[in-house]
Amino acid sequence: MSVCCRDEGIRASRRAAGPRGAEAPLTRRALITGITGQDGSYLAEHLVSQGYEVWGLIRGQANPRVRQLRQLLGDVRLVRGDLLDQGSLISAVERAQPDEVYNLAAISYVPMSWQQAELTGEVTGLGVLRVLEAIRVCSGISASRSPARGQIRFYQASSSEMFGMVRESPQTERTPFHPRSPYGVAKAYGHFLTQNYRESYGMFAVSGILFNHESPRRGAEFVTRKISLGVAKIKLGYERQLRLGNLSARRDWGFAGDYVRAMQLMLERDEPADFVVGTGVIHSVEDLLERSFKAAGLDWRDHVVTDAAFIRPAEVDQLCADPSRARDELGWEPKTGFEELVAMMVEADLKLLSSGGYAEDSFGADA
Ligand code: NDP
Ligand code: GDR
Repeated sequence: MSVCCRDEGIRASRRAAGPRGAEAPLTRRALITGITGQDGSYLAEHLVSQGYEVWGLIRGQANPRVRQLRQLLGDVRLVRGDLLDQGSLISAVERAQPDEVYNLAAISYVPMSWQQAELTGEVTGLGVLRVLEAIRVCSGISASRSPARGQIRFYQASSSEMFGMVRESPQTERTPFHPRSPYGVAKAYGHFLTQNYRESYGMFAVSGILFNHESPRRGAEFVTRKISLGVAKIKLGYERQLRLGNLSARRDWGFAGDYVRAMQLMLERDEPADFVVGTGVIHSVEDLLERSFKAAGLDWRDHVVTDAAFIRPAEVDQLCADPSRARDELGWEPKTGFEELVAMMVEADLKLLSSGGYAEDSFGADA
């Protein structure tokens, strides 16, 4: 492809001395894919608060999340594109002229990855290749032409699901992968590809291996939000039962608002490197039920029914982060504990449902 869309003249005029030395821009520009998702909205808020100009990639003709996103973040600029469409990503990078690209877009719901395995591979796996290629092409980087100073920095949303059937616990940046779903396999592809572009082309490309992080903006299909919404519906008398799958699974659950800070810190470093981000504390789904129902004065045993429909073809039994490297080298630590997170989510859903404001495609009550 012969496209070279990087306008170094425009970029140079935006630059002045800053945290990255003489090459740092006055106002940094970030392009976020997946901006309509949970993490995209928190990351956009965080970057705006840091003085960034934020651009978000949106797809589809009439995405209902776009209106809510505009209400939440009036300052964000939107550009159309799809991880399935290479040309649209090149155009988006050309238009936004970003200093940083955060690739958060994915099919992220693990059970869906068995139902639509090929699409998951295309979006969650090959989508990473297309974003990296858009950056490479727009920056004029090739095997014989290294990135210029002030190159575009790239963040990939890798996942603890890559560890799958864990080889050791807790998991570090060096723990081998054994993914247990087409989603986990696609994320492992994106992870290795990000490393490969760093090593092949000298690009500043890094992955954050993030463990489960939740919030009132979490999609209703994920277990934490399914439970907080279920608790609110039962408490308010709309429903009596909540149907769930494997209650013994254990996860390292943190707050999404804390985790997006780590993403930005990874792109601040002098040298690119990958980091595990989690709390290092695990709880079972049963613990989550106990605490969530208790937060509304209910007993989960009176309402929860296990349903084989929610059991996965292959389960990840337990995931636990060792976030030492993120703490030592990024100075990152989570601020919100498990109990506080659960209380925040239950309270937000009680408020949302009480006000009649709940819709499947909406952000949660804190948005
Ligand atoms: P969400 O499912 O909330 O958001 C996914 C985003 O991807 C949405 O904005 C969606 O846009 C977008 N998207 C999906 N398909 C495409 C496509 N073909 N082209 C462009 N955009 C697309 O995920 P989260 O915010 O929770 O997670 C963000 C990222 O981090 C994901 O990559 C996820 O796999 C990863 N991750 C998440 C963790 C977590 O615990 N939340 C942990 C570890 C990794 P639309 O509105 O158009 O559907
Ligand atoms: P996960 O999150 O698969 O870890 O992926 P999810 O909340 O879907 O499941 C966590 C655990 O809960 C068990 N579970 C149920 N899960 C759902 N969704 N619904 C149920 O009814 C239910 N009952 C029990 C699951 O079996 C599982 O063990 C999330 C996503 O955000 C990924 O994109 C991300 O990469 C990983 O976290 C880290």
